[in-house]
Amino acid sequence: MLTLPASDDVLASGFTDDGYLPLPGLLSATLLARLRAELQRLAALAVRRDFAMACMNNSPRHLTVVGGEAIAQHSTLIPALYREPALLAFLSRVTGLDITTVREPVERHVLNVLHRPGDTHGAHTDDYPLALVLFLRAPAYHRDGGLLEYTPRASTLDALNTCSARRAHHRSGDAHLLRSDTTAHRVTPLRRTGLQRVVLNMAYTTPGRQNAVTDSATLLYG
Ligand SMILES: O=C(O)CCC(=O)C(=O)O
Ligand SMILES: [Fe+2]
Repeated sequence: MLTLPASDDVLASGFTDDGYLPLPGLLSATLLARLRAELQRLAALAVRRDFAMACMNNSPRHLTVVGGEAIAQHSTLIPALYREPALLAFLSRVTGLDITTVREPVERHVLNVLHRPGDTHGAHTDDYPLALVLFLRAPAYHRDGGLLEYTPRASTLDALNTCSARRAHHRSGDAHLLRSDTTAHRVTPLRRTGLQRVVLNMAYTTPGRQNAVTDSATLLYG
């Protein structure tokens, strides 16, 4: 279901320096279709969020979400994918860390849906060290927004407003891996009507780090 790249390619990719690894075409057509069907089913549980995240420099949240607890209760596909042994082994190889699943359910696996003009997931870092972000839908063109903007090893979120920030465009079926606790990141606003950017974000951690460090996930997904 997942087209995991060969270890050698990945180790040469510089993930530990860049904090970002593009994984184009990670999802097979079959898995993409199954995840989209799951999204349709879970849509009834989605909630709209429009607020400024106080603990993240008041950065904006304008998106619709399905939180981890709802997914754990109503999906078997996503929790099974999240725990896939080959995926965990791959993540450990890429990062050189002993990667394990996140115990608390709220931000373990979440769906983020940007679907209105101006929708954005503003600047933040995540509580856990690793985010694997799978694209169920994405704007086809760079100019339509929904880009991942990120700055590796940022000491503040303001680093995103400097020339050190990088931008990445992804397509449906792609994924990216982010060192999400130390990489400041955000998703740029959708630029027009009729666009959708839908991701499944799966968070991973190391055995000694099982506690969320901020209340940001509870505010967004709780
Ligand atoms: O949508 C993305 O590319 C990043 C998602 C993200 O940062 C998050 O869910 O915490
Ligand atoms: Fe994030």
